[in-house]
Amino acid sequence: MSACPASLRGPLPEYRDAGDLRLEGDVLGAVVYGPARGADDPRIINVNLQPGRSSGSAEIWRVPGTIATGRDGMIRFAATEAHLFGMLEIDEREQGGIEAAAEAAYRAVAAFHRRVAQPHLLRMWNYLDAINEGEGDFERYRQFCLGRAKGLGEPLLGRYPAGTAIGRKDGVPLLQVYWLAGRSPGRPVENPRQLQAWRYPRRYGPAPPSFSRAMLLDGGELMVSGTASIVGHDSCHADNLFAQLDETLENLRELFRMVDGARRVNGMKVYVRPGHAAEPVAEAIRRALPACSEVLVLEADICREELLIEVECVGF
Ligand code: 3EB
Repeated sequence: MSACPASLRGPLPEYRDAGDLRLEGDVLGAVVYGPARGADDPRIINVNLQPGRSSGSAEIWRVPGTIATGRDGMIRFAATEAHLFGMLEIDEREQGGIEAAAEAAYRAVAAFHRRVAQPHLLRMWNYLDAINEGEGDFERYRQFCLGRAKGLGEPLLGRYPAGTAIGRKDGVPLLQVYWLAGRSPGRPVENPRQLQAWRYPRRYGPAPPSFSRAMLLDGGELMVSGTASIVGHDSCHADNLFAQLDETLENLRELFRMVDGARRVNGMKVYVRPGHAAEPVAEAIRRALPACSEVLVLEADICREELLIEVECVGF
């Protein structure tokens, strides 16, 4: 961190108990995981995924600079000159389904960022209910991918932000999207062990997923996308959680090698399918990455039926 001037420093996540959350002036955005609680700060978004601990957990994004908050149509945002944190929640029923909702959401995001001082999408998160419901091309995740691709259009091809797309199980037909954007573009980083997601073959759905494996920011932060047990484009170790975790961590190491290897992570967010205990997973991650002080395990569905675990982090 020391070599990096404050003006370049990008957002890093911090984890806190969501118990009584008071946000400092330099917080760009906060994601509170767990059942909805009345949030009175416009920088908070609530994502209903159960954390491995009972009290609820918050992920906090802070950056140097003066923060202004605002609204633009369905988008809420907080921004400094250099960074913007945006949030959008869209009701699938009002759009006629998950594909149309994703298209509308991404069309709005793309249009918004053509107008603001932070035009470059760096990192995006997507949460939707019942992500694996539906057969073949009609699986909701695949329909989401189709809508996202239509909404984003061609201009980003191969320069997508880092991404996450995860399933809630709360029966609420709400697509939730939040993201980080910047005044300067990040550098997309791909993983040689994995095919670029936007080049996945047709059998994974009518449109490939629009994300890069990671995004390297000016300040040296590596925003790592949701990473799972996929090699090439194949899922590996179907139905074996810990074998999937090992493969996933190997993918992570390979990504870090692509940027110089010397990356540390301060925290890790882990999505694990319901029915698997959180603590042994957290334990295994702490053993593999001793510098990783915070492991937040969330009970969630992964976008391919056979995948049981997915992780994400920021290397710096
Ligand atoms: C994968 O590697 C696993 O659709 O935005 C990871 C990260 C995954 C982001 C997305 C999907 C997304 O294909 C799934």
